[in-house]
Amino acid sequence: MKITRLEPLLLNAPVTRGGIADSTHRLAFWGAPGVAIHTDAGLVGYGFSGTHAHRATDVMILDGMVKAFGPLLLGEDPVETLALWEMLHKHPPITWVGRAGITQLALGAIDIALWDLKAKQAGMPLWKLLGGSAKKRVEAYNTDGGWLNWSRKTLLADCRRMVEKEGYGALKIKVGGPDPEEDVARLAAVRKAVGSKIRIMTDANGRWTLPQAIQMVSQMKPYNVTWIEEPIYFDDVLGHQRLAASSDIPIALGEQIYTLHHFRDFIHAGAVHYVQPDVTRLGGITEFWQVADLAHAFRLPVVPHVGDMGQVHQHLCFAHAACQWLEFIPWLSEWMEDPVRIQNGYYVAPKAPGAGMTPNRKAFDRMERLN
Ligand code: 0YR
Ligand code: MG
Repeated sequence: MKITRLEPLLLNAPVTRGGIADSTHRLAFWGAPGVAIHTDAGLVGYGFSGTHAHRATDVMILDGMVKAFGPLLLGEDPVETLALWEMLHKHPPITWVGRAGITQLALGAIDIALWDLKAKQAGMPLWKLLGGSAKKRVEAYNTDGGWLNWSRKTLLADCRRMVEKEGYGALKIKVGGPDPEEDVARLAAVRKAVGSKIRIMTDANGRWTLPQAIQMVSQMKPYNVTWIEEPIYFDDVLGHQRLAASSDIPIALGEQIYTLHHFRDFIHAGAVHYVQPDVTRLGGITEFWQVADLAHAFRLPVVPHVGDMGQVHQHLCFAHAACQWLEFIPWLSEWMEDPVRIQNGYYVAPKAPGAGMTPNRKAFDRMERLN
């Protein structure tokens, strides 16, 4: 099989109730800039990144994929995923300006599309190709009820519905709002509404200073929080290390970490407990696997951040030993050929061959082509 063409694709998916907010971001659409990789075998591989639908940035990602990486891939066999990843990752003029951020997002989408082709050619869902099993239990925790712009009433109604009607055993709420007392009051109200058995994760999206985080952690402690996510600035290894040393609440992070080596620094420093790589924001499946192996060697759980809305991560979780839990946000479900399925709070292993990001007819009608 040989790669004949890369086609950039841009999908914008509306988020829940017209717009969501966390402490740092506000968005109405989830951006999915991605690529279709065409082959002489007639198979097409699909991979998408995940963004806040900022058009100028999405166009840069797409440009990177097609103009910078594209020519390197033409004529290559997409099944040679590891070798191709090394070749793209090490390409000197790109490495010189990249290694994190937009070039990594572009590489991530391409790598997903290559693995998609490999799994499609093998006639297997990716989890099976990777050696996983559908018998494994992958628990979903739901993030889509805890947004900071929901009123307290909506927040509580959503959390109750997720637990009582939909069977989730774990959910995440956003903190880091302008009023710390309100953060704690919302957390207390959610704990009261869902009872003591449900796991509650919290996410400050990088908002606090170290002293603020130390104070907030002690105030959140009585409500039995599973983790505090991105308590302080995304890149601050030392700050998280100090917080981890003083805090009773485990720390989760990783959605803004772009490389294996940066994960190594956080993990080696003891600055993270729940490791949250994102296949769309690292250099794809290939680098995700490296990070998951690294975390596993430290016996740290890997709980991916779903920039792909779980479409690819579910496969990785059914396969990798460090993964037991996976975030759930539904914003791409409507647009995928084979959307993620949750039953009683657990992911159901997908059956279709591929890596899980093949768009459906409706998505093709909506998508913008930027050729
Ligand atoms: C929206 N999950 C997250 C979204 C969410 C972010 O800004 O990107 O809140 O992905 O932090 O853990
Ligand atoms: Mg987060």
